[in-house]
Amino acid sequence: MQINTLSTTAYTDQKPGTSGLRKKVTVFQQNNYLENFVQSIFNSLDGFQGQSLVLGGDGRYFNREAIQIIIKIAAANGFSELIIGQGGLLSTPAASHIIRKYKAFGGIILSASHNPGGPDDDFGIKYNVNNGGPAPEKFTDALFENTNSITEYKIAEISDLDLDNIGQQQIDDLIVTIIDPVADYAELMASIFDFELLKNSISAGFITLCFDAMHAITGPYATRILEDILGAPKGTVINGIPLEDFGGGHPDPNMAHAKELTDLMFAEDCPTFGAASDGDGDRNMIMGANVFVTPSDSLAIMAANAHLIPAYAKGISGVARSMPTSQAVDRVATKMGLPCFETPTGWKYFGNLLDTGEITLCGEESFGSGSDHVREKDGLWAVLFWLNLIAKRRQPVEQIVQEHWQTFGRDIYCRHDYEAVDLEIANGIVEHLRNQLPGLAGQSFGDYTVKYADEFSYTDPIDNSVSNNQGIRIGFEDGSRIIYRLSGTGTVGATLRIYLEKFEADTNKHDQDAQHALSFLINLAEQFCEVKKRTGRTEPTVIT
Ligand code: G16
Repeated sequence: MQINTLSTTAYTDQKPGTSGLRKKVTVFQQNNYLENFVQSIFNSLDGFQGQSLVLGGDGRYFNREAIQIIIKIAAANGFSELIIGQGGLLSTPAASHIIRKYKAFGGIILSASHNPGGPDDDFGIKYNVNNGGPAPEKFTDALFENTNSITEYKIAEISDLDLDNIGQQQIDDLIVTIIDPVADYAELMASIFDFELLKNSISAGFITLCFDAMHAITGPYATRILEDILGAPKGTVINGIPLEDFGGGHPDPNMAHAKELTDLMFAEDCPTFGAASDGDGDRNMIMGANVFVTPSDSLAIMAANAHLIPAYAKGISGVARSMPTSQAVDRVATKMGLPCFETPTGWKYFGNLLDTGEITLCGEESFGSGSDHVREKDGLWAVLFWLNLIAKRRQPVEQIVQEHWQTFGRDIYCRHDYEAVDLEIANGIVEHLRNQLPGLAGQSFGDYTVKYADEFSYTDPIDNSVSNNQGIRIGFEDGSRIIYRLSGTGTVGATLRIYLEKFEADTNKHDQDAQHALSFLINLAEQFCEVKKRTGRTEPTVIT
């Protein structure tokens, strides 16, 4: 195999965000932009020569071209095997599983997750380590340094590979294995959940369902598992064909973007269960007939009911949530005597806790939940968890949620996003908030007295690494919180996220609309951060 070493010029904007590098496709199409980043990944790793690398993506625009380039660079750098999903497709949780199952050295996942795709939209790339999880911050920091100093990259002179036929191809010393992207993952799901019970519940009509794949990666996974294996009627999976531009939609599973599903679930004669997943299959939205389950509640309900699922029947070791996620799961942990960890936003922070068995379940307000079965959040896993729960408890979603609130109280929760805010204005808002923090504790606003006001720092309990500046927190005496963060996944300007939560113990007040119940805190949040005043906007871009 002829290997060429080509000179290149560093780009200075290749800093990975919350989950890898996400940029416009046009940025990735710049001369050597992708090549530099991929070579920098390999320059940040040791000991991979002769090992295998998993490769796949969510099928968005530029996926195929990128895979061909990565194959050539990986071959030139000395990997001996590349395991690639057919058509260049792998959902993020499936990629995580395949890295673990085949004991690969690591994996490269091509995705910009829930961001839109197409020639003028977003692309992304991230590296996952051998536990199947996103590379830790120490690695992404080293990677960023390497992107700033790169001067050359290695590339093999081979022709483009056939990605569409399952099987092995040998190119000199390199083996390229094209695998069915769904098979291993479907097998894993069957080992976790009670598929017989699900089949029976579906065929008996006790569960009727609709799954919105949003023209993204979970189409083939959901069709195989829900329709082919579990016997749900054809058409249960809507928008099931992955498209390079997601059909022009925004593959973000929330009520704003999964509108077709939302309209269906709030219509008369709706199915008993509805769900959606995102671009790369790691997020989930759970709905019942006329009801939406917040991701924070979903995590708490999963923790409280895990013993009903075969894989977790023996009990769970502990739980974790990202800092802005509501404290609903904390209440479950307290009652069940389980350890509960609060981590920064980003799935990578759960990795050590999962690896050491400190936790079994974890989740985030950003429509992500998962367990120790892989090291990524997992959209379809969450859907199957809920289906198994409904089948086992023989109750509809709404009743499961209501009963949970009756037992634990309700953490009323919402998030307001202001997207594409001018960077300077966003930084000004953060600075303005920071300046207020020292004087806030002890001050009262209406019925709310500030207990603490700070910036969240996290010390990983396993490797003691410290992550600072992980969001601004204003906590009140009654447990309510207002949290501010700048997103690490956007590609245009800055996205300010405001997270609001309030605990309600009184069962007579559980049926309130969240925006209404949180209106005082919403106004207070504006008083502190002035996002409307400073941007001239009148409302958030998205409310979830
Ligand atoms: C990624 C991370 C998640 C994080 C989310 C939102 O998800 O994996 O851990 O919660 O981004 O991050 P931010 O608030 O910084 O935008 P995904 O689904 O985009 O890969």
